[in-house]
Order: sequence, then structure tokens, then C-alpha cells
Amino acid sequence: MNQHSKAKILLIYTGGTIGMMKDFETGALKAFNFKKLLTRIPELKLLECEIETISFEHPIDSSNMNPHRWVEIAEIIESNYDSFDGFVVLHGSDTMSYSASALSFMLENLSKPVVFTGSQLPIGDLRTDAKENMITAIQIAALQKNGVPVIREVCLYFEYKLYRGNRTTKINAEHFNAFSSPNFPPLVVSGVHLKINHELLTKSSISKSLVVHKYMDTNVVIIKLFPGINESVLHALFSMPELKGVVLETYGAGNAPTDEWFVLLLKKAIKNGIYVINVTQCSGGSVSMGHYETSTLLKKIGVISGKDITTEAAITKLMYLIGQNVSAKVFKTIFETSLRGELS
Ligand code: ASN
Repeated sequence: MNQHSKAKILLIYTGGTIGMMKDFETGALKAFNFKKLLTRIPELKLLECEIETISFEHPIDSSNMNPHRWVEIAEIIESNYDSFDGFVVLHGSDTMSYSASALSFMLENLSKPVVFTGSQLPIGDLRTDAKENMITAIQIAALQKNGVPVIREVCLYFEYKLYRGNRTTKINAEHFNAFSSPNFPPLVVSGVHLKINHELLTKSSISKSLVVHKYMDTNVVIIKLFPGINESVLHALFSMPELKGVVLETYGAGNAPTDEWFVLLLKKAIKNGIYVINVTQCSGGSVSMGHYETSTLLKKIGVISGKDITTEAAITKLMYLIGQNVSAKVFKTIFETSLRGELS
């Protein structure tokens, strides 16, 4: 544990709109020189913490995020873990919920804050949301009680709210309020004061050492059901030889067609060792297989319930557990159990 009077925060810049800048002559957005970032935000110097920065060599738009880059973020945290009290990851908003979910699984026994944030407008824009997001994210990452970080999990801070990262989803492409956490309340709400919902925080032990898992298996796919989805298309998808796991976005409380071909296709896939996760395509609520006749068969053939997990957390949990070589015997039980607070 760090014994500084001031918390030390590592700011990890991966890219995204936050770091772009408008060229006032052409009006086009271009990558910002990260080294100038601190000088652009004099307010950072007023914060009661020491800030150091590290940047991806080639900052990216988060549409180019992938598991190799998740490992890059995880390794930056791993190699700086003992020297810092908290980490703030500046990341594009488009895939931020996927990255926050992935990192929550990759970083086991995390006992320091990892706060993802970004913005909808670049930091150089007059009306930017970047400053508030970044400053408050740093303040939250620096919160300590008796020398121990208050937040000890992977979170996402955007527009006055700190959420558990693996509970979030991007809901708007232009509002500053771009994220929601439909099935779990915010951990912290920022107003005149920071209102911390202590009872919701992950109370991870600070004595366990951090374990970083670096293999995410990408032989997985998300399939969203729609009326008219047909047998030959689904058959082709499920016949991919490398396929190991499917997140099936179903209707409502986990319902799907009862057509014989559909149920048989899933049954055969499951028998062949493909994990099928039932996640609702509704933006909130939970899968409850057996509640309707249209989900009873899914339960019977061994479909795994995602309960109230987001699609982002489901696909990254699937990559993580398959990557861990979790045995088929316990896979369903482990998936249906909360590992990092991702499901209720
Ligand atoms: N396209 C950007 C990104 O995800 C969007 C943003 O950051 N607001 O990198």
C-alpha cells in the first residue's frame, strides 16, 4: 500500500474523442498531442493528488479496440500496480463498456480503482464534457479511507455518475449522458458533493495479490433474434468449426421461437460443446428461463442463463471463461455466478 499523503494516480490514454482537437482552420478533428494534455487543463494541478500519464503509442478510436489492446491496458496496470493508488483510463466511448467489462474479468483480486472515462466532445472544444468527466474520474480514483482506496473495482465515469463498468452500456451517440447501467444503480453520483453508495461497492480484500488474466478466446459470436431469422443462416453460423460460444440475444425475459428446427439446432450445438448464453435484448430486466413456455425448452436443453447481465459483459465473460479453459462440467454454474458483480 502506498503511504503518500497524496494519492498517486496513473492516467492511461488510449485514444477516443477526448484526445482529439479541432483544427480551427479546417474544422476537422485530429489526434491531440497527449503530452500537452495536462497543460490544456490547468485545473488538474488543483487536484489533491499526484498525476502521471502514460499513452498508447498509437492512440485509437475505440472502434479499433480489441483483446490485444485490453491486454496492453492490463499490462500497464499490472506493471504500475504497486506504485499507484488508482488508475484512470481515457478511452473512446463507443466500446468503453466492452473494455470496462473485459478488464473487470481480466483483473482478478483488484483492490484499487480502475476508472474508465472519455467524452462526447474533444477536450479542446469550448463546450467539452471532457474536463468534468476527467477531473471527477481522477478525484474518485483518488478517494481513500485510512490509506485504503474507497473504490476497488473497474468502473466507468460519465456525466456525473460512476457506474460499475461491467453493468454499463452506451445508449446515446450524441448526448453527454451517453451511458446507462440499467440493472444496477450508480456507485457514486457527483453533485455539489460526491454521493457514494457505500453499500453497493465491491469490498475486495486488499491483502490478496492482483492476478492478471491475459487470454481472451475470440471464437465467440453475438446473435440477436428477430422474427424471420431462418434456419439456413443460423445453421451456417452454428456450423463454424472454431465456434466455442454464443451470446443469444432473445426476446423479453429470455424467450425464443419454439420451432422444432430452432430448438434442435441449439440442442445439437450444446451437445457439441458450444456454450449458448441467453441474454435479453431488452435494455433492462432479467432472463428467467421457464417463466414462459417459449423459454422452457431452452432451459431443458442446457442453455445458460445470463440473468440480468449486459451483452457487453456476457460476451467478454464468455471470452474470459473459455480462455481460462473452464471445464464443461462447471461452465454453466460459473457463468451463472457473479464473478465481478456483473449479474444479480
Ligand atoms: N468514436 C469515438 C471513440 O469511441 C467516440 C467517442 O469517444 N465519443 O473512440
